[in-house]
Amino acid sequence: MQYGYFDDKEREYVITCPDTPAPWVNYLGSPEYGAIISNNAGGYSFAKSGANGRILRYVFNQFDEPGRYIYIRDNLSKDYWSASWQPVGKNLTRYKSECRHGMAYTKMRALYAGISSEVLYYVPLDAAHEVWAVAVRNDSDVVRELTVTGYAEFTNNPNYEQDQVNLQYSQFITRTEFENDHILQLIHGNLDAVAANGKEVDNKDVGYRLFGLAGQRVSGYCGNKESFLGRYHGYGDPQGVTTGKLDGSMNYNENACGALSAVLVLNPGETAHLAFIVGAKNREESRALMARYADPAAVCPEELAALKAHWHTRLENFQIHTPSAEMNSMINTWNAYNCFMTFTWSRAASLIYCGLRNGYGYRDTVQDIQGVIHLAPEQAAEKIRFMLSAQVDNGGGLPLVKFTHNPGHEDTPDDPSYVQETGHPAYRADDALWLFPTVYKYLAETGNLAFLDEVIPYANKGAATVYEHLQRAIDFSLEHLGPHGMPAGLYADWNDCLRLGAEGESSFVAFQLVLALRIQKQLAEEKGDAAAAEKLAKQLADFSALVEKLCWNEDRYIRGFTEKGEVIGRRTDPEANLWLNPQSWAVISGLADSEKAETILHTVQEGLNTEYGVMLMQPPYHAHAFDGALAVIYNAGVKENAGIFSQSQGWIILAEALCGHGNRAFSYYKANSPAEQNGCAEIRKLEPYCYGQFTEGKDSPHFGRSHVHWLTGTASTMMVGAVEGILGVRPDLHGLRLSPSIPAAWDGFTMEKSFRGKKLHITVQNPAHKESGFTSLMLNGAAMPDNYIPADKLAAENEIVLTM
Ligand code: IFM
Repeated sequence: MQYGYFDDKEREYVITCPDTPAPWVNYLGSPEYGAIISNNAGGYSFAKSGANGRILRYVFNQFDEPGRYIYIRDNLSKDYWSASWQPVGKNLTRYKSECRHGMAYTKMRALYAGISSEVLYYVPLDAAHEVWAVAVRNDSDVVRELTVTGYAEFTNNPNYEQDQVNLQYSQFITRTEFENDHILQLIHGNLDAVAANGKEVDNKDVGYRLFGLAGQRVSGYCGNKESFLGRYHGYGDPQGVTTGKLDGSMNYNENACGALSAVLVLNPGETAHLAFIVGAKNREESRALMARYADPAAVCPEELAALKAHWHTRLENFQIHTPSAEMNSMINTWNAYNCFMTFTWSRAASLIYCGLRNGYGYRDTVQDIQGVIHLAPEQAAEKIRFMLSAQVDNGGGLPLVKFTHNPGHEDTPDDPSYVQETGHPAYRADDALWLFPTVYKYLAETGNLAFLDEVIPYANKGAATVYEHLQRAIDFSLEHLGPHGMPAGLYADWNDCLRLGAEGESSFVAFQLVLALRIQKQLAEEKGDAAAAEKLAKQLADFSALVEKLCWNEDRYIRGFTEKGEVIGRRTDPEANLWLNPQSWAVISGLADSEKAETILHTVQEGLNTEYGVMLMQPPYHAHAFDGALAVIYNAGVKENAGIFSQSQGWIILAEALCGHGNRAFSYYKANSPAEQNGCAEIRKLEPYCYGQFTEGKDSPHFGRSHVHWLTGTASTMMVGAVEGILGVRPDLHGLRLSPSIPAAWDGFTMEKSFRGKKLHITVQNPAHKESGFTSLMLNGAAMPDNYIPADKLAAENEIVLTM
């Protein structure tokens, strides 16, 4: 079933059937003020922290309620509906709606009973408040009197968990007040006189929240949830709406809300404009903000235009036009936006993540950065600096980097205080190794090799250049080897559910280390550090030979060794005998020679591929799980227990593309692409425009169903797999190699790319219908010796034609 379509020109996904199989959401805002909104207006808002800055309440796992509701009541017929289909949920034969999720805004249109409404939800650029801009038009041929009511349910406590469970406290610290055109909620309002010697002023000990109505006269108000809804009523039939009257009551204990009404009398064809404003604003700020929106019909379109310009300009740094409309929608808009959202919010705020992990996961964040480097390299660099400053001086990464991170002064997993505060008992084997592909991508995208000499503090003490930080990451791995000489498993590697043990050994980390040694050797050569380059070359050769000897098993690479010396992932094991990541990473790291690469990629296709993507391993753990095989706690076919782990799809796509297998790379890409599943939403369930953490594998009765939307490392690995892999855009330290691995059926494609301040217009022609390879490359009319463009040969604008 299909519930909507991609409007690529507007960079919007348009939901035409509102009864989607799950809330399909969009992200608004910035790190200062974040907001999540579903196609039925469900969702929440927060200032700075999803855990500690909640403004609007949302009840998790409860059918997408409450939300940013706008009710419309016809005062003659007494019929009422909502501007989003839910919560009133009128019969869809008479209620027509359209929800357009765009770049940092969402528009909802509804047509019911001769009245059309349009609500634009957004957080203005660089602002810390949200706007619900409403236009209501009378499409009938008689005068209509309507009451429009906006409803915002405030949390009583900015800590979302306390708001939900600690009622003996949270209900008794909030109250609401009405002033002219807005409701103000005060949290700890009784402290307002304390610091000011009895004078009532805006006080920093008090938390203020605003819900205002601009553009129309307020005809009714209510600041108390129970009064607005009425006992034994719900969001679908609130008494404040059914009766056409808000009772003016305020909250003092119980639950705070903002509900404000305006009466509109509309002639046929007439439109009225108004706007609801939400934010964490004190009295003075609230008055000023409400004044700003006195004429919403003038202000809101301007703010929307600025927001769109901001996002669309960013995305224009890389655009593609391939024969696959779905791939174009994802790479040009939605996968890119998804990457920016994971980059911004890490795993802190969605309808699944509540924000309680009050920090950045090291590996997650360093990987997330990769997804935006080609679009916003300097923004990426800022985050790389931040993550380098969260590397401990022993070379390991802090498993969790607190939002309050204070470089040079942090405690580490070696300190009980860190363990107690974060719940992370030890270093993980892989964290700092993710820096290599990420830093390399930044250097290659920008050519800013001076970055290597920037001095950045360590998390705990001391400081070093970026180049030295990277070397320490290698040293950390080499100082934590297991009995066979491979990197020890420590607390975990990439796979949280695989505890090989402090003395166990991980092949995945071994492959990461191979890649790290290869990159660091190249950087050492670049810096003229001959001694280091020579040492790294020897380490790379010796270590690669060791890994090859220890990990090759018939037609696959094993997953590692447990502390007890058991081998994980042999062909003959009864369960978990084939793992995806060691195969893709054997290729990505450059360890597997071409013969072995062909063998393992074939083994993967035969043993792990499905119509919805490639499973993480097979068969799932059930009766033969070793002690550290935590994945067994999950149902078969789910998550790390043989699910189709979406993040890993990007790596196998990249591996296939590096081997020139365009057909297979693209078929894997399509299998797990949200846009490709736009027509089978009843199977996928999740939004068809953003990635999820995993899809249920063939061992699940719900094969193909996807979960954990938006905030997943999948966004960046799929971006890299598609752009570097399939489209073959492979910058290196001195230029750009073009090496597409595409379906042989494609005639070609074009791309526009910003690269080191220059514009590239790239045309790839495929007259002979090849999967990969090239016959010629022309740069501004001149033939190049191969498929490489040195950066110093680029003009401001460049016409590039690669013939495959
Ligand atoms: O690598 C992890 C990630 O850090 C959190 N989500 C699951 C992944 C695989 O276990």
